[in-house]
Amino acid sequence: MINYNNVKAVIFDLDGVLVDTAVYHFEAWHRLAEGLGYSFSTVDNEQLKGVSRVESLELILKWAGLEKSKSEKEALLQQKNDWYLELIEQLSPVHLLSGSLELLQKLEERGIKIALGSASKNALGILEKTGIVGYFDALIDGNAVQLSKPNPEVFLKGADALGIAASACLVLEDAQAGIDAARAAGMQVIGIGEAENLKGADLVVADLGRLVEKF
Ligand code: B16
Ligand code: MG
Repeated sequence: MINYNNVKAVIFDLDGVLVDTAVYHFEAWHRLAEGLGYSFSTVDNEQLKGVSRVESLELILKWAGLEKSKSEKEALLQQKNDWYLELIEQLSPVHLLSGSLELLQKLEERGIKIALGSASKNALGILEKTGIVGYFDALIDGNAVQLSKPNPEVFLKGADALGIAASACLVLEDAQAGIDAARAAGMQVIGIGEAENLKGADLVVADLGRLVEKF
């Protein structure tokens, strides 16, 4: 059960919550893994959601049973990001997920603070391309944190930047690592997607549109 009356700030995950970019991360990792001779599945991909670029590569190398030097890993990370950036080059407001804009508008109207809590180092460019950067009171992304989700650092920094207590923050997440991070931060959390991939969420909904009327 979510206590909506208590919510003074909403912290949004980016990929897979606001913007339909999760599919491009999948495509780029898939291409990279196939090049390494590893058949990368959608089940594997689920475990990479919300996880940093470096840690995602480490997982793929582990699954593939491969060892790479530091410089080889750097080249692979660069290649993955180059492909990802190529794939999102044409990103525009049409790539906003259902209900994103409506929920951001409603929260702004209601005077509820809005922050981003994303693992992505490409977050700012994505918010600009999709035209929603102006809604955010604080932006915490992969460049601002040391520790990856499920560590709560990204969300705690978001609450801190807004000056709002963790207990009054609501996190919206599409990844298990993000649900775990929000709980570790002591925040309420709503999972966006399928309940089986979002264990421990206070509520799971299919998309952000379901939340507009709650505020
Ligand atoms: P980048 P989120 C995460 O973003 C993605 O879910 C994850 O798949 C990606 O590896 C990670 O960002 C790092 O992204 O390579 O762009 O720095 O879901 O936390 O918004
Ligand atoms: Mg995500």
